[in-house]
Amino acid sequence: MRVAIVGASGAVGQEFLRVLAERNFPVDELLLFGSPNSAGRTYTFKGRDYEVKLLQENDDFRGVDVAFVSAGGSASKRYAETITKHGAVMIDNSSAFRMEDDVPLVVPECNAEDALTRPRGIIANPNCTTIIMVVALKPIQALSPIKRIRVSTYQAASGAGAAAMQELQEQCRQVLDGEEVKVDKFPHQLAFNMIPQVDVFTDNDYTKEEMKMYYETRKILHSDVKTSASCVRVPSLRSHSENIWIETEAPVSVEAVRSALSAAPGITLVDDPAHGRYPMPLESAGRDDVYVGRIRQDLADPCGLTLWLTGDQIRKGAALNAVQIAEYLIKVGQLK
Ligand code: 11C
Repeated sequence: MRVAIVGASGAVGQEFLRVLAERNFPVDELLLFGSPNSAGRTYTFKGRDYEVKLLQENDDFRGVDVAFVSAGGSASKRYAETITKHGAVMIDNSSAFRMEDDVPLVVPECNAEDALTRPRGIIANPNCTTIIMVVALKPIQALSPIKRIRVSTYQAASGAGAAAMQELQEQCRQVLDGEEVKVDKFPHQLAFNMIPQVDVFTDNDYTKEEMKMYYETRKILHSDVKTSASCVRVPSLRSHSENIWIETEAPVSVEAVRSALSAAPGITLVDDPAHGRYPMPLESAGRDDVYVGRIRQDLADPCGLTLWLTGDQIRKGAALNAVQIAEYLIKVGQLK
């Protein structure tokens, strides 16, 4: 298989290399693409060095079977035609096409079959906070339809990219050394702080990140569920956390939820309050699964449940989910 990674030098691009190697994805030929800043760099994949080529409008994607794209929304829009015109499947990590009717938005644990119909050759990978939430909610939805979701997120620096992770580390050092704190990638200092803003504000005073959770959840779960999200950037390095309140049509017991989640793909249940065991971002960082715990009845709503989860934003929230989509296409014979 001829595989391309677009945005190879970014945090997600680098994770693609690790995930493809770990899962022994059938790569016969690998092509790496990037911006003028990263073109010319080399990265090792399975013991061989590959040079990053400049992404440009030409015929470089001829013969490519699948392209994993994570270079930002404007690059995705600009190069979608270049990437797909010779038949490559473009699995796009940006928000550029997610809500387009002719582009499926896929989390394999929830709606893998949606990937089979892709008139433009593009499959969109959802926002990381949406992905880790729907993986946990899908098995509950099978117990009783979910009517309402309220969620507060605790998002790691990794969501803002590799340079932002570095900035958080630098800021911590600057604070501890009594130096002036430099702020560039976040709207305010993140070290020893929390910022109740992820992405820019929209007209209704919710942020774009919060509205992505609203719209993407409906498209993935094939449901008219309403999600009210409050997204907060916290000073953890990688792996997002979320506290979720749901209201189901009929009451669902905590035991039924625990048992459904234990049997569900992509989930590790860590829910043992008596022994102080629950998911934490430090534990899920670098791991594939979404970790779920603190499952309990909502004291304010007989049809309500509360749960807490953590999930690695760069892995399941981005690179891993995209690779799993490609693996599904291989399994059903749509990628050779
Ligand atoms: C963050 N969730 O944590 C964002 C990053 O729509 O793919 C991913 C943005 C997106 O900042």
